[in-house]
Amino acid sequence: MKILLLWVLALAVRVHAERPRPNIVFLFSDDHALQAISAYGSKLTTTPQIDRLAEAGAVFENSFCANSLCGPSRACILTGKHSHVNGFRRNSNRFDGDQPTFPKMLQAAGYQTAIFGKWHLGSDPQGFDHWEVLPGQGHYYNPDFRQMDGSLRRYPGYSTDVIADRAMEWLGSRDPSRPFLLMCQFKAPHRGWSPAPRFLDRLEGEVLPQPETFGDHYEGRSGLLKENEMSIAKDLQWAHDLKFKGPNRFPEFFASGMKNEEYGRMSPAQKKAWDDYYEPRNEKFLAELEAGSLTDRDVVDWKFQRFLSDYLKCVAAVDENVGRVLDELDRRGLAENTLVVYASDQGFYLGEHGWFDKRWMFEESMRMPLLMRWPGVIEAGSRPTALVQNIDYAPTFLEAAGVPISSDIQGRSLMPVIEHPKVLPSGWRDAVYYAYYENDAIHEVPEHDGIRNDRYKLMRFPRTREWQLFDLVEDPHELRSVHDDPLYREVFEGMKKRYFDLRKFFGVQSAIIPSTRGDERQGKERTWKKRNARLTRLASEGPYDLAFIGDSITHGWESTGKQVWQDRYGKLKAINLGIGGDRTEHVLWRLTEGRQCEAKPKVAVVMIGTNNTGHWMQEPQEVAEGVKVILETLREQTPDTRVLLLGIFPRGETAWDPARLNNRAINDRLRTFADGERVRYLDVGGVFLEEDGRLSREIMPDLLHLSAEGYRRWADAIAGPLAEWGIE
Ligand code: SGN
Ligand code: CA
Repeated sequence: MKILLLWVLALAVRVHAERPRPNIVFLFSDDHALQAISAYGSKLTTTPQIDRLAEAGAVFENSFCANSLCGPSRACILTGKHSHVNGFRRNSNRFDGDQPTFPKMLQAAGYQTAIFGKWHLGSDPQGFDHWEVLPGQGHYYNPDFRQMDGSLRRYPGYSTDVIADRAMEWLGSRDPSRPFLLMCQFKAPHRGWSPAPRFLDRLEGEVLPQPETFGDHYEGRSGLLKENEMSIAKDLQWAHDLKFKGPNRFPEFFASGMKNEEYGRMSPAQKKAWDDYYEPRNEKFLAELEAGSLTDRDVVDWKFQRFLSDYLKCVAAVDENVGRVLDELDRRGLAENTLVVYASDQGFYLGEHGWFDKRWMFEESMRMPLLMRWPGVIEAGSRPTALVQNIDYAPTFLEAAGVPISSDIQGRSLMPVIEHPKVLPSGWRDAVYYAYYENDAIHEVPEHDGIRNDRYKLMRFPRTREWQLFDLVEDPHELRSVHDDPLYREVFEGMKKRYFDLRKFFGVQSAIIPSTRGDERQGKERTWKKRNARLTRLASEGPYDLAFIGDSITHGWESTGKQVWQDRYGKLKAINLGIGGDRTEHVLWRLTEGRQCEAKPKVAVVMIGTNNTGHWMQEPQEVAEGVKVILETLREQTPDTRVLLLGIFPRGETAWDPARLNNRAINDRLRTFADGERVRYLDVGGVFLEEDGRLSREIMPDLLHLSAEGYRRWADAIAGPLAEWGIE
């Protein structure tokens, strides 16, 4: 043991002697698209300071996020793990700060660690010797920073400048004998797009070019694209985005409801600079609009110019401050032994597909800028093409610092890519996995996931159970899904295989990932959302005697089964927590996010899973796990509830129906969840079957849902066990 230790130490010293542990300066912005970085060939602007990193280091040509949203991207970066593993899938989540992160590991290895700026993860930063972060999204003007003692401190000035100032000040105060990690995280150029006063009249007189796909009508792809609410034509806000003052004078042209949250925070001098710039331009435009001299198209074009010029002005300050930090490293003699990284939490649409914002797995938002400079290690001017992802940053930083990479980290160290940028490291990944979960939220982007390799992109939308396949060589703007084109049959099958394999590899198990269906529509109505809200309200009136938890078969107690329910359970305090179309993951969402555990029933009858079978014939093992997590959730949230777990009812005409067989295989596993006390398992499926095992249409008219007689048989079959638990 001692010898081993000495050997490890000797090795460490040798490595150390060869290459001292580098400092890491991680410059990070919010929503900075590649289309607005000249090192990535921007047609819109120049970013000379960020480009310094490109000249002296590497520009990653194929860099992607794993989930195109702020908090999720940050959580992927901190942990090196996909969203479903680190738990931060949606911006409304709270990051479990107790889990391992690379700042913690670097700190434990002797690094000094600090972070300034946007954090957006709900919980307090951990693993930092010093932190000062913006609460939530933070502000552009005179921003407040949450301090380590919990207090808020306001710094006068413009957020991008202030964040760089704070970071540079820390550089001066650190212990120079130890390596450091400095994370400098700008809020800009995030929405609100509020430029610094000194950049307001930059771009004056310039007409910014619209991207080729600005007028996209979303033909040739999933109908879900049309539901988006991130259109420059329709969704930009009068005050918040377009910087008009007073009430919306043209509601037919402009969305409203969100106020400009920056203006009220400004000092008189800031307000004056702001008004001097915007007011005359706004008045001129509105006067023309009033005079009827503008077409609809003119208005959209104007919005595009306003949006994009404000955005680029925000970028200008980011670029300038990147330069200030780089100069400071030079001045302090730190440039040589420091790995400097510039990235942004995701890409962004700058009018492509008619959009602003991100979220979709399409190129503009799935891509992340990534530039790295590390003199002597990274070849100047290199442009590696390997597929890299934000989950790779943590293992990269760890390896750079000589810290072991724990095996549960899902990303891969980029060191082999960095060291040999021209050749793909042998065994490098062929595809990246992507998953977006924040459906039923601002901008109306449906949940989806998929994989992308160097030519093709496969996406899946669980809501409509649709596939999309894009050939990025033939169709770089992703305007036509070729999933049903016979010419692509082989590619489609191959990509699906890789998709399923990668999901398994990363442990993506949809049956246990709580999932809302709140964005589903029937006509204009959001039926799931409405019912879910109603059930939450009813559940809060618990405790109940009896609850039924499930899908449409349970839901049907309110229609076909109504009379039987009345007769059998009418005198009890009973609640029906069934929603048609739900799978295990939706029930999980309702019990947790929807707080339907508050029903706290004496007895819960749980029957769920037939839609996991029906929608995509999910592996029995996976569906059973979904049910298991439901049982665990019930145990945690309402420990006194007894659960009558029912085998999933038979479906399909004969015993050989594949869906029936799948349910049977799920039931084999459900049976083992009984604990002889709190959870009892019962398979009542037999009561619905004919002698020969067939299902009759009298009992199940569509061979899935029950008739009134079916409900009567169901009630009879569970009456005994319920009575044993005092429910009768
Ligand atoms: C805010 C923005 C949205 C943006 C989300 C997520 N509206 O809600 O446009 O999509 O943040 O952005 S805002 O006008 O209030 O800023 S993220 O980058 O933080 O994920
Ligand atoms: Ca962002």
